[in-house]
Amino acid sequence: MTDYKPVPEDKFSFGLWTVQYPGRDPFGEPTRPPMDPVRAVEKLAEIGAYGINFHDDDVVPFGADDAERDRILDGLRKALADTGLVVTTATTNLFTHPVFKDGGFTSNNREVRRYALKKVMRNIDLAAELGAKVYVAWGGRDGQESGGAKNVMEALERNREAYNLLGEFVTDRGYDIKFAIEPKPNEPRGDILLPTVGHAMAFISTLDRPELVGVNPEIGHEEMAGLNAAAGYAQALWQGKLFHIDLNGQHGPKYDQDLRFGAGNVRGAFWVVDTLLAGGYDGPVHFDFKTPRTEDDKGVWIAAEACMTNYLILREKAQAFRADPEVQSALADAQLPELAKPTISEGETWSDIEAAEVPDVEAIGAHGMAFERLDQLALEHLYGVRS
Ligand SMILES: [Mn+2]
Repeated sequence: MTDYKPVPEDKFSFGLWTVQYPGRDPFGEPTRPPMDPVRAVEKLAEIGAYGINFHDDDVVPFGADDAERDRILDGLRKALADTGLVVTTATTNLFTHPVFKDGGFTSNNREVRRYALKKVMRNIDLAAELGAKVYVAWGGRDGQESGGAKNVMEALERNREAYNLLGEFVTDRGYDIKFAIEPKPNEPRGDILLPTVGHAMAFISTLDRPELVGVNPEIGHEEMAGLNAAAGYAQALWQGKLFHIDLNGQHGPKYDQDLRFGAGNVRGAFWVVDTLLAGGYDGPVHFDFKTPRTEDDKGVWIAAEACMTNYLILREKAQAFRADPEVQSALADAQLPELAKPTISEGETWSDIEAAEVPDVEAIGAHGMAFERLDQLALEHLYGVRS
């Protein structure tokens, strides 16, 4: 299709559920048949993926007995060995079964909370065995539809208890695994706990082992909250908390569209890639999308491959943008190098600022910031008329 062929160094990874998604939505039955995880692994390898991520239930159906579980996992191990795909990440499904209707770690029902932890710990054992370094935690049903239904402060306390316990678990077992909390503002709950990157990072600072927990921002989730996804990734990078990423596409603040990466807000996607490159993110480049239910199996693989193609295109464009001499002069005109200088000089204190001369505020106020030229250059790179 194009010259943009993925290589292992790109570290492209996919959730098994992305290609397995059969097209069920709140208004309609599945339009595609179930996909065996072994076929998902084989096809992902064929299109050039490097790694996979999975929920426990994507591989072993909920409620399967131990013999069935062992049989299925042997098949997965063989498929991984045959294809060379690595397990970069794993996660737990705490949202599909009715037992989790009020969430996992923060369900009002204590037995559910204890069962949720047990389910997570069991899958962390598997994740460690398969070599995953990141454990994503999306508390999709940890939330509420109405104010009285959830004591949010108590729920946060229960959530803290859960992450503290899991931190102790991986430490005691000696696993080289870190957690990445995935924020989302709403859907499937009316409102979800830890709705944005900022909420999640503030929560993490309250944990016993904050160094074990970071975030997994998803472009669509941030945009559903009306936020600038690239800015969220940037803050997570700045705080050393970008442990994982979920790339996909979204058209503005509406239902969770999970479009293939590069579809939806294209300009936003460009700045996300630029931010990841600038911040030196070196973890798996992970896609969390759902192929629309209008498509058949062929469409699923076109969409999956397109996620990688679009990342490679945007990476090339972001690199060309940064290397363009005209862009560098526009960045200087826009005073970006000045932003990189500390506001307070070495050895200065507040008294130096207090004593500093007031600058020529009228002259500075009259001087334009030159951001429009800079942004037009970015758009011209994105539109493909500069290279
Ligand atoms: Mn999503």
